[in-house]
Amino acid sequence: MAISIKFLVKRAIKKELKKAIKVSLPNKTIIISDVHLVAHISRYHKCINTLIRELERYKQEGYKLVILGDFFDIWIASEKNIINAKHNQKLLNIIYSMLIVLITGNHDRIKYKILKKYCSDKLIVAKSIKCNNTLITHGNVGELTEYISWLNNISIYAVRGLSWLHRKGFFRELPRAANDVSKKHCYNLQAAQEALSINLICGHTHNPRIEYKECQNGHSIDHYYANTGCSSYVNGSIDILEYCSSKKNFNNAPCLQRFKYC
Ligand SMILES: [Mn+2]
Repeated sequence: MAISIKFLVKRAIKKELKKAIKVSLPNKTIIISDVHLVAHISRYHKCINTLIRELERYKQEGYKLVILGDFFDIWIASEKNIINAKHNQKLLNIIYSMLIVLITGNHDRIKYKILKKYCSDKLIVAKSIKCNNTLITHGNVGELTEYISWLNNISIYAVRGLSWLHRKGFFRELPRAANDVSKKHCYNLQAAQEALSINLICGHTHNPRIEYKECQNGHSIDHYYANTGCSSYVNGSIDILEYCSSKKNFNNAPCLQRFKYC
């Protein structure tokens, strides 16, 4: 469920910009989102192995990690069960050692009380952060489910039910209808950020991209929209966004690069 109305999105982004915690990210930072980690071995198991392998490599090169929401899927399992699941330990241990910012999404509206105990004291858990002119948030900002809680509850129960049926073997693949609605929300999001002239990095839609918008005179770039994509594709691949704060490209914004690993 990701229905949204243009003006609500714009209003919500404005509000988020005011509330967002100011953070200056280290020069070597990677951003991932939408791992949707659960307590049982899920259809995403293959990508978890890819994620562990790549995180280990990035860690060796001195990178820090920002998770952009929906790290846990609380719609399906509790924080305690996810943290305690044996097969999640390897991934969680590397996350604990690299994580500096944890943004909450619509599938993990929790304060990550248990996870925080294992991470650095300096870990920032927030709905949004702001670096210069860049808003970094999960991407569900301004969706109708943010305003109408019963709509959100319907989504949760629908996902829980579908996930249970899926585990019981009633169907092989979960339906992906929500993706198209997410894309529509994404257009509203981009329209809002264009009006506000800010850079925006988010996840949520599972559609990786970096789009640069030119100034009205067409001579320079005004702002960008970047989506981290997803770290839990069924085929085992993951998306990672590399963020380099020292290489400014325009509008005082950091350089971004998008990678897909299999
Ligand atoms: Mn989401």
